[in-house]
Amino acid sequence: MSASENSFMKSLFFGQIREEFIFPYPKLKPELAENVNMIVDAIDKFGKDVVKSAEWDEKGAMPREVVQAMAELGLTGIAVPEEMGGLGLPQSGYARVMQQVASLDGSLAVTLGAHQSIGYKALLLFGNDEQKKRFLPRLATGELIAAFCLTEPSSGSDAASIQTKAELSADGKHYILTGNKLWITNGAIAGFFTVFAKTNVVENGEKKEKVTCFAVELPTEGVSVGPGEHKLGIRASWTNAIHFDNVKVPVENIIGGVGYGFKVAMGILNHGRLGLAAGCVGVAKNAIKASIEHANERTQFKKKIGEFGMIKEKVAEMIVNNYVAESMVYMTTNLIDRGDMDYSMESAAAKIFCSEMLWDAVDENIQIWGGNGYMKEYPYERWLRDSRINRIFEGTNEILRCFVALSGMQGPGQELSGLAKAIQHPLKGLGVVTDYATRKVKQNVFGETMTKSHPRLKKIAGLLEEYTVELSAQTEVLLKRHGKEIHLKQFAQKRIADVAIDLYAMFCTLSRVTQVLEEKGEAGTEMEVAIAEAFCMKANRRIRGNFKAMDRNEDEMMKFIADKAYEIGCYPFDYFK
Ligand code: MYA
Repeated sequence: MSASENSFMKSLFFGQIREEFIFPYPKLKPELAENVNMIVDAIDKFGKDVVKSAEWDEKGAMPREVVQAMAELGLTGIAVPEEMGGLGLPQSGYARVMQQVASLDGSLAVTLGAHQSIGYKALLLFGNDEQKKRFLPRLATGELIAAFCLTEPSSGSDAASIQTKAELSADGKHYILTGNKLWITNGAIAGFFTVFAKTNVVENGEKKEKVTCFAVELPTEGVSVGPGEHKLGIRASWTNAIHFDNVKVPVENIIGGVGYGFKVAMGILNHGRLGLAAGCVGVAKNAIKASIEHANERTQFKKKIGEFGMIKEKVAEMIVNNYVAESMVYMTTNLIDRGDMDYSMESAAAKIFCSEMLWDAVDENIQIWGGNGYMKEYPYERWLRDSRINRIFEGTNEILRCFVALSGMQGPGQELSGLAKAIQHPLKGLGVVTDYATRKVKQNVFGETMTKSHPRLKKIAGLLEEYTVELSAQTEVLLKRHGKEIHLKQFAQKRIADVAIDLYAMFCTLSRVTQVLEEKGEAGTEMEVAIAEAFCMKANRRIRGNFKAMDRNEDEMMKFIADKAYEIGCYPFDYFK
């Protein structure tokens, strides 16, 4: 069971609740909180003095000096160690800063996030000492701005299919890099690119092409930057194509080793997705504030509109979902900060949940503001446009749902195939079979028992105990039904991913509210208890629906309709014909 050993979410797919990973809810060290709060105040002041979102959005550009001004606040080196000129914040502090920057302006957040959530993250996670010393101090001060070059015209979600090539020079000192990268955030202002390219490697005597990660510093001959892209939202951020034409990159600039680039890219994105999730929490807080303001001010039918049930429902829903989102973000940053955890599924789950939470929040805020919400004189339509990209970049929510489902099922799948082999060799496999059978009997007869949640929340704990065992059982059913074909079964993947994301969201919330209750008691914590209960009741209905639909669903009809439509090429009906 090695895959799940230090992953909370992977363990759920085995029917196990590893409470020790998520209880108690992470508590900030007072010095860190103080430090981060000072930075947050400075960001707010910077927002008032410098940020001109409406103007930048209209022009589709912000002044380059704004990035320098952020650098002067230390914001370009948030996670760089202090001895290299950065702020040296852990991931939790980093996320809180991203949350605040995103609350000022989407384009600013994307510029800063592309620089350090992903742009120079390879150095921090996989760089050697020499590389760190060579680049990080200048990246921390903003002298160099970074960009992450993975996506290509023919390679988006399928990151392993990149065409950019890097060939070793005859003298073995350089790689020659050729290819085109697309939609590169910060492309026009970056002096440092993290570039992914295919290289030839020999593995077990066999020649193969594998991805390698390179640091490319400008100016370098052969690198050219395309014109700025015109976009729906985050219009003031820089987005460009980057062309590499026989660019010489010294071998010393390989990050993480030849052939390890895919792992490097995924490792970076596991961090980036969480920075994005934190940003979504910051923007959603703005939407909530704006909605409350209008609910309290606007009068219709001689009543404040906030008195009507449908408006209350919208505001409450935004608050519940943002609380849950925030709980997921800071639980997951803590998993990273611990240093011993696999957090790949948790960060994907947080990215999916938070980007969809934000989309709903900015949409419902416009609904509450009605006609005014649709008008350019208010920022709300821009918030909506700016937020749309979060469901697309850093892994579309569709591909991340596949990732969550398949990553979760991988461990049980391996166990089941090991079991099948063990049954064929009863003597060799006796131990494997007994371990498996013992765990299953324990889960089926006794269930999983939680011991660390607050008694006030025992109903939620009960649901989680039941559904964790059910997730494992349903995983087994799917694996037995589809075998390796499960990779092709996206309807099933989506359902199992949605259950897993809801469960993680519930666990994070349960842990946070347990801590609040333990610290403060029940008086004064009613709102947080209500948030946990309301979210879990809704999630309960979704989870039940998803489990039910595993067996009884409309999947075949939906596939038939889509296939027919692809054949015809359009919507084929007209009431008048
Ligand atoms: S940058 C571009 C973002 N692009 C993507 O995210 C690409 C999405 N695609 C993928 O992630 C992969 O291709 C998938 C795998 C997941 C589809 N951690 O056989 P495989 C391992 C650790 O499944 P594939 C951008 O948009 C896996 O276990 N390991 O591979 C920025 C396996 O290992 P092993 C992982 O089918 C824009 C191996 O890899 C992970 O090819 C600017 C192969 O896996 C993982 N996650 O596809 C953003 N995934 O072999 C700025 C896979 O050992 C934003 N593996 O079993 C700033 C924020 C702004 C905030 C604003 C707020 C408002």
